[in-house]
Amino acid sequence: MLIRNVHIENDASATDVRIENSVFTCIAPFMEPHEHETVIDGAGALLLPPFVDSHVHLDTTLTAGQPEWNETGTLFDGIRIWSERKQTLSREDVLTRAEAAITMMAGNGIQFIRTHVDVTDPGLTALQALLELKEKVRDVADIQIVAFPQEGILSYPRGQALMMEAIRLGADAVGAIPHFEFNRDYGVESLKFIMDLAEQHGLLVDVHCDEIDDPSSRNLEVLATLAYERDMGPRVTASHTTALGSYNDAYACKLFRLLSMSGMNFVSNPLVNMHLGGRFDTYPKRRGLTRVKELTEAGINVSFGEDDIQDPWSPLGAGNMLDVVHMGVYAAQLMGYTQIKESYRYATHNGAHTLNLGDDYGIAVGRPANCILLDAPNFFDALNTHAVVLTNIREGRIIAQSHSPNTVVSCTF
Ligand code: 17E
Ligand code: FE2
Repeated sequence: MLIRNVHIENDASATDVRIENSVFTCIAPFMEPHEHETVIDGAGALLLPPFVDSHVHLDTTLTAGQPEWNETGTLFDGIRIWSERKQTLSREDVLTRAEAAITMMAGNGIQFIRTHVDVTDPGLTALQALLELKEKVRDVADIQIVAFPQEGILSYPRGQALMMEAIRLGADAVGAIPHFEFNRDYGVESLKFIMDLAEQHGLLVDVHCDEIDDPSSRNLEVLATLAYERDMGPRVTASHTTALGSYNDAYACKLFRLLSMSGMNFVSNPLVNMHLGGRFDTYPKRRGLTRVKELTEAGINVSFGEDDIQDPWSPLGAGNMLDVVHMGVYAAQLMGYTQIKESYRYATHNGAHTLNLGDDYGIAVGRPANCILLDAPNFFDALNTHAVVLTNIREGRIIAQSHSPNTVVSCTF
């Protein structure tokens, strides 16, 4: 396959890209097609590595309104409503909804997904269904599964045993929710428990960490200390960390030293954090986001996730990382021209780093031929026009295509 006339990652000059045997084999301008070679005319559009959604819940997706709508918009009502919906889960129910979500995501150029799956369920129904789905959708997306204890590890009956069973069944990563445990000690203990598990089993770690507007929620320093002392930082992710947006600056300054030393990754979920955050404030009302800009400026890896696609936590969600990045640049005040143009990194390279994808990711000769063609010459324009993904290519195969909307305005002035 030959993709002609594309701008790779905002590069001002256009080039061609050749794919053979599922890998990129040549990147150079003005290549001539081989006989019988498939040719895609890029027409000066933007070629990016595929989008990475580094934080989403595929088990809860497309359940909004079941059994009730979350009218308060708090995290806690989301947990309560999901806890009821969870009682009715079946394998078919989870598979149908998660497949629909992955189909939406494929249409929007997402090929790498880290999903959290609630394991505070004695039957582990959702986990088993998603482990099955992970294999089924391999040709469309890579899925990493985090064993996520939504109702706590020490605060939920047999929470520790369920985490261990989830690992035995094949989870890729272990999660925790220290700010939701009954008390601070349980929070700390839960983090030690999962870091031990991850170390013993060679697993990744991704913690829902301090997702609360409470400046005294300080589990992040515990997780960072464990990651640093065990030399596990690059394999560990702190998701949400919205309390960091409420810490005082003196404490945050001291904490940033440790965060840098730890080498940990951060995930922010701008759509959902803006929606769930600040719910107990009247005015002034907090934005509910972690310190995305400051973490980035400190050289710490931050990636973005959609978190929810129409579920008890968020009624909206279309499986589109452009929505996430759009909200992210506004909410984190990353609105300088270069910041906007480079913001695709939060949903591409930074996500790949969080997921530990290594050399399997990126548009370079010798790497798997995964890429997406966006209907815009650069990412600044792509974000402004909400550009469609014209072609989604995975291992050299076209897996989704869209047409440019080409709206014609017929009124005259
Ligand atoms: N569960 C949780 O604890 N936090 C969230 N943001 C979601 C689920 C979506
Ligand atoms: Fe989440």
